[in-house]
Amino acid sequence: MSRGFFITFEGGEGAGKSTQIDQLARSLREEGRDVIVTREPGGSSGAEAVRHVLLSGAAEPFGSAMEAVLFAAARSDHVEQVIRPAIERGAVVLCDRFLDSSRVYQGVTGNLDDDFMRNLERVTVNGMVPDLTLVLDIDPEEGLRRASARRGTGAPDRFEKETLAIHRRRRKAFLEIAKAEPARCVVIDASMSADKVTAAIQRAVQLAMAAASTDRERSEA
Ligand code: Z5A
Repeated sequence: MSRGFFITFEGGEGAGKSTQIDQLARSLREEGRDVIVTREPGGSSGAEAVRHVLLSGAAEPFGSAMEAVLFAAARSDHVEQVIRPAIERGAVVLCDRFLDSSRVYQGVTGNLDDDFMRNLERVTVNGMVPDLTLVLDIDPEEGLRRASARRGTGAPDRFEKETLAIHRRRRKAFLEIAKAEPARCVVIDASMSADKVTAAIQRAVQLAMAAASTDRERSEA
């Protein structure tokens, strides 16, 4: 593959994103592909420094617009230091959350203005739009139950501890994005067993990669 392939995983807490990224990375590496696994907020040294500030709730008093700016600053560093160089050398990049999380968490449930969010996204992403976004869809009650079982006695983070009604608005918002951008997004039923979710993801990835190489061959012909 000359240019790489950029896949993002989105959805609510406990949907199984990390579990499925590990599975997909393993199977793509078995095919001999160069695979980069990364996450947001974080993924580069600059962005990881901002992650704790965001997830601890230390930035919450600044308000949702300033939190959005911090997520954007972290994303810009991550895109330019990690994602773009990997894609340019032909790697497959698997990223746990990306631009849709900002649209949903800051834009929709942070009640931020659409123009503000669009402008911030344009500057931050700087053309690095995912080739494929897998939206892992799950009832928030089940997702939060899984997240809390995994966390054990640890405290929930700034976003996890919000009300069920807010988590439901987020689920709806992810599904609306997927409906509005069907060429980029595939919704996966994340309530199935982990093995079934893995199989559904592998099908979606194979289809999207095959379509991308056909498009590339056509444009080069
Ligand atoms: N955020 C934001 O507001 N704006 C932004 O722009 C960005 C992020 C980028 C990052 O949290 C927070 O930042 C996030 C949004 C906000 N909100 N929160 N909270 P994070 O990185 O700490 O966590 P997360 O992204 O929400 O993921 P998660 O809660 O860690 O869950 P997950 O990765 O989707 O799930 P998992 O760890 O793979 O699975 C959870 C548990 O369920 C685990 O014990 C698994 O073994 C189990 N599991 C997984 N799959 C299954 C199935 N199929 N059946 C049963 N059990 C399963």
